[in-house]
Amino acid sequence: MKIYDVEGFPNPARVRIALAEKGAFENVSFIPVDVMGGEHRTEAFKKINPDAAVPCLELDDGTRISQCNAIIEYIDGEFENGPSLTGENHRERAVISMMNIRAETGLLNAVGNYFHHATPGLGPKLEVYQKKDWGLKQRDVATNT
Ligand SMILES: N[C@@H](CCC(=O)N[C@@H](CS)C(=O)NCC(=O)O)C(=O)O
Repeated sequence: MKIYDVEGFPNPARVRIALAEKGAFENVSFIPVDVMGGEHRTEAFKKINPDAAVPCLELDDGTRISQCNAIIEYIDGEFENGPSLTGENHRERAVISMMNIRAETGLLNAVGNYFHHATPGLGPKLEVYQKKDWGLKQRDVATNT
């Protein structure tokens, strides 16, 4: 299987951590995507992942799975070693699902939106629709103020 990603970016890191937990790093080849250069927005890449984002998992049968939670669910089911990442029963799965959404909306996406919208670091080259007020509000969400 292949993973289209960028080493060091936060969402790809979530999948790399999952692979490490399952001891499955060697089972995957990584295809680097030039996100800072806009490769993820090309028509060629959008045929791979219509979300125009990384990471994206591609299985040997051609199935493509984007969105970290979905990719990690696949990895968890595919590799038996290591801890369960998605829960052993419906109670654990429900708690993990809730915590994933909390971590995404309240932290990861909020921090990302702050940097994308309210700083020159990632925008305006990467974030082509910068909204500074929105970015500052997202900083408040992340810092819980
Ligand atoms: N919800 C997606 C988020 C993916 C995402 O936003 N990835 C970032 C890299 S960390 C990206 O590709 N950004 C492209 C952009 O901002 O245009 C997931 O869980 O995979």
